[in-house]
Amino acid sequence: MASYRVALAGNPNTGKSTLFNALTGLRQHTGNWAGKTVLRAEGQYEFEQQSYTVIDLPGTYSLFSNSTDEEVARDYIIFDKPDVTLVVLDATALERNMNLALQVMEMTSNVVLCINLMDEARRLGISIDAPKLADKLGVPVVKISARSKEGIHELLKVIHQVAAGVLKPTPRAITYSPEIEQKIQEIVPEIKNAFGNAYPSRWIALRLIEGDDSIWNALEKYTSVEDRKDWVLDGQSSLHY
Ligand SMILES: Nc1nc2c(ncn2[C@@H]2O[C@H](COP(=O)(O)OP(=O)(O)O)[C@@H](O)[C@H]2O)c(=O)[nH]1
Ligand SMILES: [Mg+2]
Repeated sequence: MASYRVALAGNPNTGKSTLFNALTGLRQHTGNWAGKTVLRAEGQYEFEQQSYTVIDLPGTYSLFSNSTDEEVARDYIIFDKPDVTLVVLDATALERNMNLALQVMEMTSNVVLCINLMDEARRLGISIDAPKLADKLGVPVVKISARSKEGIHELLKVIHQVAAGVLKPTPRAITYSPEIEQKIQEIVPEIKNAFGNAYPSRWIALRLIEGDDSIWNALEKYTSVEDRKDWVLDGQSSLHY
């Protein structure tokens, strides 16, 4: 059976590498992302007779295209479509970390939130109600301490359930101002027309509204000419807001 792919996303210093090592041990190799000087670490593990490939995405504070790191992480989530995107959050700075989590939740439904550094949080007297958070956000939330491997088994179980489609997260969409929501409603059908459901149309609509032109380059790079037929026939300008 093919390996499921799990992408690790998170702010810098949230313990992504520590978790990556805890999951994959010595079964890892590093290289560069195609055409970039950004380090790419990939590793393997097995759970319930199923093989998993873990991809450690560059640590970033957001997933727009302000830097090569952000672009690499963004493109992997949107175009390579991992089976699970695992967002690693720092339990002691949850509010700041939530920004990235919410962005990932706009990009894909296959999300698991992993709140790391729980040992540190406990030491600081911070308690986190994971079930309540999961309920509010519509995605699974698992608390861990990557360094001591606390909570890893539970995390592997949840990843397994999401990858196998047994557990289907339903990320709660952020509602923007009526003006923006109106624009989204206008643009989304056109995106669906051009790409079907291949990419997260609401997320693409938001990028176009923002005037993020880099998304065009990315779509051009990752879609086949065949995919782009309708888009090209319709004229790119009709999708330019
Ligand atoms: N107390 C504690 N420290 C951790 C834990 N996980 C990672 N760290 C530490 O946090 C720092 C950043 O970890 P690292 O894995 O490099 O983070 P990355 O930048 O997200 O890859 C390191 O000093 C780790 O030892 C944890 O569960 N508990
Ligand atoms: Mg790291």
